[in-house]
Amino acid sequence: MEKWRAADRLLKFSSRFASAVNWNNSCKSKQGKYFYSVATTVHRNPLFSIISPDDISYFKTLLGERGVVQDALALDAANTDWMGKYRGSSKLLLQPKNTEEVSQILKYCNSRCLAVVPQGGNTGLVGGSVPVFDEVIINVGLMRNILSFDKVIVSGVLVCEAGCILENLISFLDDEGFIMPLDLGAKGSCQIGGNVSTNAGGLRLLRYGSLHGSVLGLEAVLANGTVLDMLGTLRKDNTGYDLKHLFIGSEGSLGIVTKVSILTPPKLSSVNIAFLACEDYTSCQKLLLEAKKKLGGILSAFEFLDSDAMSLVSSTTFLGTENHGQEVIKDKHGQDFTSIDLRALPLEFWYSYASGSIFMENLEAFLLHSVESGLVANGVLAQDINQASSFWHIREGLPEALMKAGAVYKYDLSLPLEKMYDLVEEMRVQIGPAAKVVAYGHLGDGNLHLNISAPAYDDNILAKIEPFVYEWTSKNRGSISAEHGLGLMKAAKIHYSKSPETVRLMIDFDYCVFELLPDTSCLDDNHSIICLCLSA
Ligand code: 2HG
Ligand code: ZN
Repeated sequence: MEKWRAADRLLKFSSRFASAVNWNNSCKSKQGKYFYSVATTVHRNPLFSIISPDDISYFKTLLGERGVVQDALALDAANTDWMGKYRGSSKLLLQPKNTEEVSQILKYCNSRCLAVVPQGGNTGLVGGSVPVFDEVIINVGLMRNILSFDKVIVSGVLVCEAGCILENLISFLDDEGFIMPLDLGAKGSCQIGGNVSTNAGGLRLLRYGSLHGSVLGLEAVLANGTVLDMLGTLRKDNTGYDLKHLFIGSEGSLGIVTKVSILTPPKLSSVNIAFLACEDYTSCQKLLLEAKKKLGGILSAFEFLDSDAMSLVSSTTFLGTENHGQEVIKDKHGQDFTSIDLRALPLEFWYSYASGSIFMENLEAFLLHSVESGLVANGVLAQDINQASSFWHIREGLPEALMKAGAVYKYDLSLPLEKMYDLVEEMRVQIGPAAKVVAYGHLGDGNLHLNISAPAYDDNILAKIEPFVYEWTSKNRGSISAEHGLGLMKAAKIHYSKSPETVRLMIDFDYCVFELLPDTSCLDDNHSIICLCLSA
């Protein structure tokens, strides 16, 4: 996971915004919207300008030398996503220090028809955080001030700039006796502005809900430089449309989030975590329902990984050599988890995590009941914070383990729980021995991370996965993007999860409210909808 944290620097927004910035005002007459159809390759729209020496001089006057990055190494890193799968060719990275500078940059780029891409931690997994072509990269990583924290009047309202790294906010709140309602494996690099712009989900959504619930306010800058102050800190405010919600999860396509106000819950007095082995997926699923029934609202996370995920993570991740938990119940084979290190965990099981401010006795009682009823084959309870983090290390180590294993095709799906694992099994049949299908995810949220791991990227493998995976998801009324967003990867696939009328409204809405031009000549023939735009 370290690499994930260390390699990433900037905010996570979609490159779709690159077009959006240039669709308004002065650019209107010159160009229409560029849409990426399922059947076509993305081409750079020649109507976008190329950066000139005058542009560079303007930015240097505005931001100073430090704020204008043209160094090849820095640009290479900012052009490449965390997986090394998406690569742009931007020649310019800008680092504004405040909202006013963001506004000036956008105003200027808009007047010059320069495409831009906002970027943060660059931890995105769908190619939404890097340029597609030569867009100007706008990095708000220098905007990392915590502006206020109110723990007295309205308990737990944090106001901060978009470039604050999630882990830093978590530590700040910890000292104040509060927690972030959001926690992700990428917390060491991802930034709150990017989290909000992508409506990141993560490990605590089960308990604290999505960012649509906890974000109280936002400041955002539109393509033409207009600053929208929606930075309220009120729990209740029914004055007209609640526009901040449009920016949460719109992946930067409507504007750049520059400040966030977020409601943070008090720190839990105790957190306990159980790491449980089940004999199959059905047992994991039933266990979740039992956990919800028996542990209710005190459950903050319920994750799962299948046996292929477990064997992958054990073969590629250092899991330690010491005992990591206390045995609660011996399994029916007499296996005792406390007498072995995590590397020796049986690989044929499906594993679940249940975590929350659950009293140890309640958790033990729950486990005992689950073993007696045959849902759980064995279980370990973490005895302290170190043991808990070594359990999480397994789950959070999965994206990195997949990267080490070679090429990876990632799908982030919302599916009905009872159908979720059918897709995994059908995918295994569909692909055969050419690749390994690895499944894990936020079971408590109905969110499957379906990963297909192969020695190298191969069009034949891809043809077996797509459109099968999207059609399957659509048929079962799931979502093709549960929490990672659409990005470059899935912009053209939105129709699998949204009706033509809905997508049409999104386009019309862009046009009416944000002055972004629709282009009906770009309707996708097969689906009669406009696919979301990419930078052109
Ligand atoms: C997680 O839950 C992230 O670990 C990444 O959302 C998911 O690797 C993935 O597919
Ligand atoms: Zn996830």
